[in-house]
Amino acid sequence: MTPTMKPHVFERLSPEEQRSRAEALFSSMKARRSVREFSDAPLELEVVRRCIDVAAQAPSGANKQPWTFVLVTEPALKQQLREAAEAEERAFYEGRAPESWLADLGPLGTDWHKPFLEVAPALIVVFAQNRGATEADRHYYVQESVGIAAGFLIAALHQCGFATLTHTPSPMGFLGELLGRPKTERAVLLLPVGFPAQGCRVPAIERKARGEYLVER
Ligand code: IYR
Repeated sequence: MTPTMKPHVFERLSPEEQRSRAEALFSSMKARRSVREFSDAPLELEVVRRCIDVAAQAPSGANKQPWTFVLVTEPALKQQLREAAEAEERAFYEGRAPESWLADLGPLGTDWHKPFLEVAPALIVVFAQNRGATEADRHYYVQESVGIAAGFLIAALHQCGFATLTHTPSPMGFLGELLGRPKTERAVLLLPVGFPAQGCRVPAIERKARGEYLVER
């Protein structure tokens, strides 16, 4: 098939502007932290929806856009999600988790209690579509594509002034069930969205230095 092409609109920045944007983005993204103590203050839902629109602009394998975002604000549903997540997490922390894993989580101070699932005004559950609506509609690089979209989403929410947590209850099967998603989708991430509680504290952890993650050749 001959692809239909169109001119690309690209804004060329001066090197000075590039430097200044890189520095501004670095300090902004460095300041982002996963928050586990949320306030119940309401938020502007339309801004959250727009951030989800940003995520949906991510590149994806064969442009299949293999993601679904479920935005949950209904208190009764948040309560159900909290109860189901806490049941799984309790089984994890009190049994399933190997000692080495619990040791790695020590500095984060996490446990099976997940009050933020009810307190945060909004939850976004990111689903990966393993295939399209029919068996013939294949999806490609699904994990990679949805990972990229999730990155866009977290960055967009932060840039728009929201606190988020990348929560990964495990296993996540209950999310598809409670949210009525088809069997072709699997949940990959649950993001509480809102504002930090008064006096919210976060673990005193640091990011690696450039020399530990950048290789130039
Ligand atoms: N899913 C659990 C455990 C957990 C695992 C990792 I890896 C983390 O970085 C943080 C938590 C929980 O959400 O508590």
